[in-house]
Amino acid sequence: MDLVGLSKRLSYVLRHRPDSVGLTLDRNGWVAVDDLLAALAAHGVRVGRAELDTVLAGNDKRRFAVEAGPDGRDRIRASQGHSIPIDLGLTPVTPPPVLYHGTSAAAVPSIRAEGLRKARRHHVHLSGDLSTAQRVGARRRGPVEILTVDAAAMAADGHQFYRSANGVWLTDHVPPRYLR
Ligand code: HQG
Repeated sequence: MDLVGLSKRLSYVLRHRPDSVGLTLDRNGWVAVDDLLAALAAHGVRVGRAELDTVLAGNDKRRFAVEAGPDGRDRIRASQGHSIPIDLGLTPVTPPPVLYHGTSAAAVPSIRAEGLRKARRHHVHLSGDLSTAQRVGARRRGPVEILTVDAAAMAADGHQFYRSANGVWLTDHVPPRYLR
């Protein structure tokens, strides 16, 4: 399997559908690396630990975290982007004064009306810099628009922000009045 394909499959399994390969994640989203590789193999995806490590190291966004679990075995989880109910254990942090959200221009009228909504994910995802926002927006069809979020005003008004292990800014909802 190509490395990008494997990364996408890992995102699918670890963020959305662990059951698709017969896995259950713990309440914080972790699963033993050995169990993940065995489950993938049982579903026709033969990946060795070295290949997995290559994907993790080469991943442009460091989407996955690996660490030694309490039982001494290595465990892995996605650092953000889940649609299943796991607890990442994030603590609120003060955001920078502005954050960015890259999206398709076609979505902007609806976003201006409703604000940024998290849909099936746990949070709305925001970027700390314009180039990241541009890349996120470019995943969509058509022209990209970058919205600027007045994070300082949101924080002053009591909205909470979190930062994932791989640097993605997260919040529950961005009401339209904080968007420029
Ligand atoms: C849009 C990637 C209409 C929103 C990225 C986005 C990120 C609305 C889409 C992470 C809306 C949701 C998440 C509203 C939001 N009306 N459209 N009211 N509110 N939207 O993929 O932020 O590569 O769930 O603008 O780098 O694009 O997966 O969210 O276009 O960190 O690691 O609804 O996914 O990371 O799309 O991206 P997504 P996103 P990974």
